[in-house]
Amino acid sequence: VILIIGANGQLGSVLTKRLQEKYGVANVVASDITEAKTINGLFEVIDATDAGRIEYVVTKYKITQIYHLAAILSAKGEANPLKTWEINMKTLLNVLEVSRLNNIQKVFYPSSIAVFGGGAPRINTPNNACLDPSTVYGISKVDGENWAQYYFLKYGLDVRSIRYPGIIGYQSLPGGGTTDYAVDIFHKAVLNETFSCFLNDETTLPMMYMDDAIRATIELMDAPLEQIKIRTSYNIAGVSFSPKEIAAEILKRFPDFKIEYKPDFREDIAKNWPKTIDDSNASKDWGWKAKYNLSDITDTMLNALAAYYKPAI
Ligand code: VAH
Repeated sequence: VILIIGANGQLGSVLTKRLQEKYGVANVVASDITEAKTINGLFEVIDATDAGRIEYVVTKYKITQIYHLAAILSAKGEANPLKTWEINMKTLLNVLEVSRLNNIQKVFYPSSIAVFGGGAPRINTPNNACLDPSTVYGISKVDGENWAQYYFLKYGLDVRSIRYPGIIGYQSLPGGGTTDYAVDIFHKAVLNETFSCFLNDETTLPMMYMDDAIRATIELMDAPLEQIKIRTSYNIAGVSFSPKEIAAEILKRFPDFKIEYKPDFREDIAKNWPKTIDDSNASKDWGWKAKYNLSDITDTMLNALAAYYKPAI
């Protein structure tokens, strides 16, 4: 039975549905700090800063795998650095400790391209680049990766991790990230509203379509143990683009689309992140390969959101 912590989130809500399809609704327990938003199935309220609450649910459902998807993201995290550190680290350490003590077979820990900072090459950033993040979120993810590796080396806990790029999907809204513009832009295009972009037009970031990100997660967790050679976290790449490039793709389909650029503090975060990612380790070790390019993402997002908003337009 699988427990998902953070199931109301941008990734957690879509991953929950995918895991329910794969393992059956009765074998997936979704959880978050508040009641279920869009989840249909087993749900428990868990504040993951409370280890006892996690352990109660693990025992109640005889959980065998935990996907820990709760964290305060890069942009929102800067509003209250020490709170972000406490929440991101305490929840992870609780998950690792509860997993160790309750013989959990596999743990998934999401990391991020936010672990990279000014000290890493920005083009084809390698898996083993210097990690000197400029956000508290990034710091918490670097340390989370090291704690994950520690629990594998010291206790043999099978913790696996992916450094997600910015994730773009129509099924859920992002919350508090620096890459969130790449989701909002499609909503504004479909609603025929001018899009105000909080990054510069040339700021290229690594991104990935939701279906690719979900498939990467499942493929990593399904890979035979001996194929997992990296126990901090794997780089994965989807497609890199700038706001100008995604706007151009939208304009091909929506000629009246309007965008304005009003960079804010999130531009300062983004300029320290990689432009493109080298994911050769993930390809070599467990066969990772992205499927969606920017044109596919644009078509899929605009079609899905047009259908979603149709009554309102
Ligand atoms: C964020 N969407 O922007 C998240 C993610 C790579 C970006 O970590 O903080």
